[in-house]
Amino acid sequence: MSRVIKSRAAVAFAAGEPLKIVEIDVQPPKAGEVLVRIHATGVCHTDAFTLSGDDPEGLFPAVLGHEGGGVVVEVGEGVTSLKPGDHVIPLYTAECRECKFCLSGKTNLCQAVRATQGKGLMPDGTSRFSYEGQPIHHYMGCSTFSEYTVVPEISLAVVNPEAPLEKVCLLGCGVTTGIGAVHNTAKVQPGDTVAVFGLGGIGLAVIQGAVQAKAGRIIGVDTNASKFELAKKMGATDCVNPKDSERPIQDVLVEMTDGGVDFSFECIGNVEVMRSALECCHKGWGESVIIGVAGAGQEIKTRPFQLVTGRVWRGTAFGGVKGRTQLPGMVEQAMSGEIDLDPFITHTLPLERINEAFDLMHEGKSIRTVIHF
Ligand code: NAD
Ligand code: AHE
Ligand code: ZN
Repeated sequence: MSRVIKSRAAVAFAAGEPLKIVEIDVQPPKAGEVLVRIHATGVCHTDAFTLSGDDPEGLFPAVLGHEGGGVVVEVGEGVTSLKPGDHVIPLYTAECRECKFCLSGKTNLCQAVRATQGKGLMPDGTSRFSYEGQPIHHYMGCSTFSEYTVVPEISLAVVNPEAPLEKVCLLGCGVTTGIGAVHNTAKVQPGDTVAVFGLGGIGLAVIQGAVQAKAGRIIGVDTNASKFELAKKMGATDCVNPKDSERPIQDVLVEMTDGGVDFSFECIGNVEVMRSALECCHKGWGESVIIGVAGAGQEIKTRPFQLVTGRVWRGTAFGGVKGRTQLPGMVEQAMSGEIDLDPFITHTLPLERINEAFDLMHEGKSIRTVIHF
């Protein structure tokens, strides 16, 4: 093909404004790049976070979206690991298998394209998107809110073509992040007590991972009690609303668990809650995993004594999962039922109505809205 194509896209023209559905121009893939037709995409809270203007890396105008599933249309020069027709999930955490990070065996945070990705550009420092002649930024190396997107080869996981893209797109972020945080970051063991702060897409995925890990007790915490029914259905043994007690939530949890939890997960992006999540951990060994993303200028704090006395603070991106290597297997798990994606999909909408997905999220009514093109 190798020509500029038109693509329907939801463009974030400015912070705090609804997305606009327009027809953008998409340049063909350059060397090491791939043109993908997106079939479906989830809407993650991180998209809303960036759109709000709180993201220090937020750039406008941009095509947001990072939880997609699609099919390869065309590959650029030198691309060898995939071909037109392959089913793919774009990765905001690339996997080059060559950088210091990939070779370390210690992290999934490949840095091969991270610098340009953070500037909303392809690895050669330019954009493939434009609207009325003006460049539009890429987002998290994925930009799945466009019918057609261009992604580096190392930022694509090739998955089973039998897998339903309108479901496995959720493995592009939310579900993988939560499940991966349990197994790769925390390494929850059978019988462990777990607290999950925030029962949205990420928190529910943590619950699903904790059930897989055979955690003994899984305590869900949310200020929106309407989230409790699904959380319990998915495996939460208890649900607590911090608004129901005058006491700090960490004190409530420490009392409920004979001294604190083995692992806690912050799945909100609230620095005050991050403190509670650390301080509800058991003295001597409890570990708290930060998953939520906090806005520019925000910082976490606690008394150092909390760490001196054995609690551990960790963080995780994409659940520690190496996308090209591990996502294909997670897609197989979703196909065999080992990972259940259905409970996460509370709404589906066409691209034209994508702003409703953001409204549903802000109103606390959805877990994931899947957008179809
Ligand atoms: P969501 O909006 O679906 O869920 C957030 C939940 O937190 C909601 O149920 C809400 O009611 C609850 N909540 C809000 N304030 C609360 C409070 N003070 N106490 C208790 N509960 C509270 O969001 P999501 O898509 O599940 O994402 C959650 C967070 O994870 C976001 O910050 C997102 O940016 C981040 N995230 C991080 C990664 C990563 O790799 N680290 C990946 C995906 C998402
Ligand atoms: N750009 C923000 C941070 C945003 C952030 O932390 N992103 C997570 C993924 S959230 C997915 O929904 C992440 O993977 N971070 C690691 C990375 O390399 O971006 C900021 O604070 O500048
Ligand atoms: Zn996300």
